[in-house]
Amino acid sequence: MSRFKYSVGPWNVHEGADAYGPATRETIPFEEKIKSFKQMGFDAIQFHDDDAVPDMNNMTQDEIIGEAKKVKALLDKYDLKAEFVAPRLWMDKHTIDGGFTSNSKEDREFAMWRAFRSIDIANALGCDKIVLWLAREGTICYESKSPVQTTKWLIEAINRMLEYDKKIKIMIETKPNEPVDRSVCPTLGHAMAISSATIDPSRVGGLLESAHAMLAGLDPASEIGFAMAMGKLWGVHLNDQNGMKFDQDKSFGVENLRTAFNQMKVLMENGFGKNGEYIGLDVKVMRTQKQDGSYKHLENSLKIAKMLEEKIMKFDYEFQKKCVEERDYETLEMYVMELLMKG
Ligand code: 3MF
Ligand code: MG
Repeated sequence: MSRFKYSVGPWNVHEGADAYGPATRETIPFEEKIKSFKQMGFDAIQFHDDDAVPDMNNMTQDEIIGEAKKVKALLDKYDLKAEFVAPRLWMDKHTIDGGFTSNSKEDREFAMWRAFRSIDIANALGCDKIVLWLAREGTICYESKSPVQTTKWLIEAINRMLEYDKKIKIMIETKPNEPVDRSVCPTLGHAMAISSATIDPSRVGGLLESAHAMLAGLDPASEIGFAMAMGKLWGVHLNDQNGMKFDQDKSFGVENLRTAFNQMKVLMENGFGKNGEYIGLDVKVMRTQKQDGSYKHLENSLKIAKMLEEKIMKFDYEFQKKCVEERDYETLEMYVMELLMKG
């Protein structure tokens, strides 16, 4: 029995298209996906604004809220919660040069419209968290934007969201690059600094994705620990990554098992989940997978996470203390390796 509640987004089950090739699997309807998520043991669903309300750009605020309420009824039917809503600010023609930090004022206003509607959708779905994955907030040509101005625009946009809804909480999902070359807010350290510069730091925190930390050359467990020390880690996207290349969204733990162990360990030791936080997955199944294997990466990631929970329950803190007292870290390291490798 896991001590955590787990969440997943509908985009975790996808058709297999990548930058160099088309889809390899059929689209699975939204309701079928969430039904399967429930059967697999997930407790909550992560949403993009247009996962909940497709075609929202062509709808009024009332119409958007009406559609979102239908999705809430569907969640209720399967006894699932909504964890967060994230404005998808990277697909639209208005966000070619970024959203909140676009050089175009009109496009910055479009990004705000999507952010405000995301808050409306979150309220209709009964959740109080917005995620900002700042996909195109940065540069692909360094001289095209001022790093000072873009940082200020980002803080201003967050302030406007905090003013729009006095209860909403914002989690910044940091990523150093891809699709941009250089992001405005690449690490959780940056997110914490942005938080403290807003009008209500108590409502601005972070979401750490394992692969994103690795792309920044950082250890995800340390990023998690840093934000937890600030009381501001409100979400995670656990997955894995083979080195500093494109964002792979591999199943949790399949490349870096010890790092995965330490992510779970820091979450468990510091009471993650005590305020209702979910352990989120953000994983992609391999493009080679056939239709009937569309969920295998989720099953595997959940299984690995839960197996690591069990390992951590067995972690001998007395033995660790002794090794630390004796400054015998070689023995401590070997203890961890044996713990992970023994059945
Ligand atoms: C990209 C991501 C995103 C975000 C999602 C929710 C598509 O690297 O991780 O997944 O997690 O948009 O904010
Ligand atoms: Mg993510």
